[in-house]
Amino acid sequence: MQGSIRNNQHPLIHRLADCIEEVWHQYLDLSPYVVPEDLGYIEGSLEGERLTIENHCYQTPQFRKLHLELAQVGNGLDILHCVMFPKPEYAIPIFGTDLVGSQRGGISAAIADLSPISRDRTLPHRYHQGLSELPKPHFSQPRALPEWGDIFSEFCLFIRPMNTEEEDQFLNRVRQFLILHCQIATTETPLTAQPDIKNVLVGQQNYCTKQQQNDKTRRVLEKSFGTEWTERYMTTMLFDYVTV
Ligand code: BLA
Repeated sequence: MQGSIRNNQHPLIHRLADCIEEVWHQYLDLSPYVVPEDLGYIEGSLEGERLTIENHCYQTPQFRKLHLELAQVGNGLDILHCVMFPKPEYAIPIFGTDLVGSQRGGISAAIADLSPISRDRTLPHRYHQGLSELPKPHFSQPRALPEWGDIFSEFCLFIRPMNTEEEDQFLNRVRQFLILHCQIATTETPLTAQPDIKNVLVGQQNYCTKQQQNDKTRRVLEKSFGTEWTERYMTTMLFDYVTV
């Protein structure tokens, strides 16, 4: 089953999934992350909507969990979800990306960010510098963030790509985010002071509780798996956090 959903998904989702794994393998020291047994490959259908989910997870010396999820609803909706959760000793942002769309209608939402976790909501200097130096892409259809989206940085990309050129631009920019992130993370000195580590956990917890408020994600999952399962999945698999 490994890697099978993407072959049947929108080409941008397939390409981004390959890109994420390629950068992870090239820049990080990956080891397996054990996914709860019933959550690796999941199929559900309540209201006749068949939802298939495939999870790929790793950990590294700097990251508690790298999570790449591919999902397909019926034959209509394709989803890529990816979050890199740093270990609490690393005061670095959370990388996240979400692609939602269909083969026929195209990608309606393409989101990527390196989200700050500090109390003042600013990125560490090296990130700010590196991101500022990247070429600025132009997209014809920017989208507005929802209310809970105050977790995202000034560099957050949220667009509807209108053609293959914009899809390529999105993919390239996410690749640049990922490479920059891996390069900085692997040369970062871990924190040792408990109050500093606690602050990281508070920031990560805020990120996760905000993401859990995404009703659009919740609704898709609830249709196929029900409210209870969805609550468990969103809090233990998609946006779990280590409590302070
Ligand atoms: C939007 N997420 C969406 C949408 C759907 C999903 C259907 C609406 C698409 C649109 O408006 O065009 C669904 N996303 C899912 C599902 C999963 C998923 C079912 O990941 C998992 C199985 N979401 C994330 C991450 C980010 C994120 C990591 O998982 C950002 C880093 C953001 N998704 C995000 C945002 C929206 C969205 C900001 C728009 C929400 C809105 O407009 O209200």
